[in-house]
Amino acid sequence: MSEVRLHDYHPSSASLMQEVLAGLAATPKVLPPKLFYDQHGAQLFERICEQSEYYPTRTEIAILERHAEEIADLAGRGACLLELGSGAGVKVRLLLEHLRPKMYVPIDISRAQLRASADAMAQDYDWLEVHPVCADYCRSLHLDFIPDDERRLVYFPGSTLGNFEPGEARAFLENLRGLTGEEGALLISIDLKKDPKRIDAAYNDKAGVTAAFNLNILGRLQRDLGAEVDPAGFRHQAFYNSQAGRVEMHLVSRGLQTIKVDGQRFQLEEGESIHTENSYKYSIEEFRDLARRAGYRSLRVWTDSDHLFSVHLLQPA
Ligand code: AVI
Repeated sequence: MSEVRLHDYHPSSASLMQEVLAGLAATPKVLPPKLFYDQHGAQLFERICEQSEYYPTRTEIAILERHAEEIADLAGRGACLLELGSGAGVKVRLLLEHLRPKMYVPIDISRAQLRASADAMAQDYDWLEVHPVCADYCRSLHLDFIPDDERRLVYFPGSTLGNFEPGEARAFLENLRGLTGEEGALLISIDLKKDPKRIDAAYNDKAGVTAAFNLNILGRLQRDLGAEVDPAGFRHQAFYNSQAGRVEMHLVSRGLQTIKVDGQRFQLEEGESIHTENSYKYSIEEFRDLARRAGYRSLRVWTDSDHLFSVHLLQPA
């Protein structure tokens, strides 16, 4: 087993603080979804993925299980595999034996989970070199340990691109071409547009796990940024906005209250919300068009028989 060393570029609490202060000062109030993923939030997200209403994870897994060999045929074996938002690393395990990458670089903002999953990966695949990078992958990444002549396959699972605004998504995909290089490829998963009732249910699971995940962002403000805020003073709200083609998650204030952070006070009226996340859904054609405008050609798309979810293999054009 090769030794696993963490490359640690976790954003400082000073930069998180700045984003929080700017978000709470905005109208309407917003908080960045990356705040969801501290250790507790990452665990809650894994539990969301197990809820019967949350179809994306099991559908993506089924697509990968069914098509892993063909994905490897088209994406190419023996590349350096980078995974953005690697989480517990459940999905990538379905690809590893097929892709047989030279090196695996999981990139995630949740340090504890990244460390644990990278260690487990190195133990379970003794032929694999694992280089975990703890970072916000929206910022520039320091990956100078990857030899320049190594071909790269970037895997962006979970439909996380849907958490970006469409303009940001395009800019992000454009930037990723710098990571794949001209010879590399991008394997990216995207949740599809469908019956809004099914989407609403996925973000309002009966067990209340998504609600706990959403409210954890306030716990995070308390724990990591010393904020004075009462999570019980808020309720979870999530709904599909058909016009915008996205799920919106909010924390709605149950009454008049004040959040205090870093010596600043932010007042909320009863019913006022903090917008915590958007999750855009695309049709296959909409996503292909976005990818084309970001400078990629589509090599192949895989989907399930109910057309709930899609996995795209793209190559810089
Ligand atoms: C990580 N991301 C793709 C998830 C989503 O579905 O947008 C995050 C999530 N939020 C609520 N449930 C899951």
